[in-house]
Amino acid sequence: MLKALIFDVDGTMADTERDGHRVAFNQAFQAANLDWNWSVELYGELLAITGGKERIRHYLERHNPTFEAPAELKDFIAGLHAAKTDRYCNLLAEGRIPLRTGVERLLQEARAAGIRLAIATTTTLPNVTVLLEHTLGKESLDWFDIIAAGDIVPAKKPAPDIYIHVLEKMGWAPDECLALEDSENGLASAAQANLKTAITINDYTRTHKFEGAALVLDCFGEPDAPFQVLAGDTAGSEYFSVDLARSLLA
Ligand code: XBP
Ligand code: MG
Repeated sequence: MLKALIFDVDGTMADTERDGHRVAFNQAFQAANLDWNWSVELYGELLAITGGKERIRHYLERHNPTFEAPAELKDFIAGLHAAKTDRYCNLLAEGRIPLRTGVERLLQEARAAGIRLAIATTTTLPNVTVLLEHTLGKESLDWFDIIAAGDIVPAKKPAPDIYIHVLEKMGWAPDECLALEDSENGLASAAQANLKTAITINDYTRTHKFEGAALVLDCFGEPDAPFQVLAGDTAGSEYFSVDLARSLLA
């Protein structure tokens, strides 16, 4: 029995990375007088590391080892990352990042069917709330029983912590929930929490391996804009519906 849908945000609800997070990182670097610039291609590599602070640290270690980092590296990274979060929220508030095809319809359909909604994401909480406010309206925050985000758990995806946090807080069993993800790290996180997962790929994740996913699609689709099925059985469905979600748990 399907009780809840648990959404990832970045890459799943919205294509936030290339034109959102990446741009905001670069703006923050520039404002701090750093000559770092994360290209679209380099950012694709850096995405293997989830979490913005973790990503900056990894970049310094692997891609910019000659940079003379301040003694208080943790604080330096935290400061840069706070500036990045501000810039990112500004980009969202400008309406630069829409929700992906089918996301709003699926949320509405789930609400109408009494399916509970949750978010399990690596990103910082304001990034989620500002996205929701500027795409679905302020009241949409209440559609979610729980928005689990960022540093509330010690280990980010691919660790299962954030999904386990949602399940424990809500008292839901893994076999009552379906996770919706876009990446290998997201799938690994959900799978280790014993959740079945449906994937919608994007440009940064289309080459990822999604072994073990219940379904792999190019997007959730709409009644007049069908999805493409990359792996799994949709039993004739042409867009991702609550019925299809139910069939994946059966
Ligand atoms: C998303 C992320 C995030 C964002 C940046 O992963 O990796 O780190 O890129 O967010 P997922 P912050 O979709 O698997 O949750 O800079 O706020 O950390
Ligand atoms: Mg994601």
